[in-house]
Amino acid sequence: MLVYIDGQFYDEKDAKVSVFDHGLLYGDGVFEGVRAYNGRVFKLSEHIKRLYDSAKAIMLKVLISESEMIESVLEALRKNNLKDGYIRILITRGEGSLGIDPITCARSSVIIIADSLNLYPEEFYETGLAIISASVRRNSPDVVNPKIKSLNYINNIMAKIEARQAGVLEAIMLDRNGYVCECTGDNIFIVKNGVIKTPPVYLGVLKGITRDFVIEIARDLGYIFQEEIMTQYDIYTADECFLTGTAAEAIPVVMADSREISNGNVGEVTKSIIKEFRLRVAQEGWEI
Ligand code: PXG
Repeated sequence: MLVYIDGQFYDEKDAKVSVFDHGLLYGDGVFEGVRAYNGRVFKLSEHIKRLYDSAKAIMLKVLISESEMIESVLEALRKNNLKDGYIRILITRGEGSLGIDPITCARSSVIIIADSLNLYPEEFYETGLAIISASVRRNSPDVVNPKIKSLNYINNIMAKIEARQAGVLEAIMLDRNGYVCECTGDNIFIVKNGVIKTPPVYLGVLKGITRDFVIEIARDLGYIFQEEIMTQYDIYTADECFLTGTAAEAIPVVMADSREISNGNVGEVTKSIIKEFRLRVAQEGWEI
């Protein structure tokens, strides 16, 4: 596998960063995860826009333009002969001295890793996931705004550990008032009385590109959609539940905190969204 670092491609064993990179020392940087399906990169410009917005929010100057970034992502896929895959883009503050102050970091770094992806096992797309709610809360928008895809995912990682300890693969993260935000790497949706709902972004949720895409699909399929504040009660008593993310795509949830959602089977609305999702991702996107 060849990895892009600051304009050059390196064999994966030689693709290394300095131990003085503030991305490593402080989680000082931002990232994106992007997917390629069937020789096309899905929603590439949306991901790049969000990446540069994340960088702007933390005052991180990216040394290449958005169009150079797009071309480098496509090049990384070509160099690795990938038609389907997952692309991780990182921008780190770069090498500096020990000490928080980013002024010591002369140049930010761009890293692009194009690889294949371990999805959730395929069976869960058929039978649905069980999830728990984590005790660790999602970052508040007045602290590290979840809209920023920062390299610091400690809260989410701790929530993931709780999920693993409970024997499941994902965890719901609540905000500081106990409202449902999202999962550790996915947005959450419910279906109740025919209406598709997801928590509003202002609560402190990543504005997922898959979330936006699923909202578009839901409307095109004629469903009523609304953003709505929700609690664990609303998840437990929902008719259906599913998660969305670049890595997860759209995946059903059938159990939350040991309560079966509805009768514990994957719902019809969820099935229709997943079906349409798969149809569309294979057709649209930037050609590699
Ligand atoms: N919420 C959070 C907190 C995320 O990190 C999503 C929602 C979904 O957003 P998109 O734009 O992808 O629809 C994400 C992104 C992983 C992994 O290993 C997942 C993400 C990021 C990094 C790693 O599962 N998901």
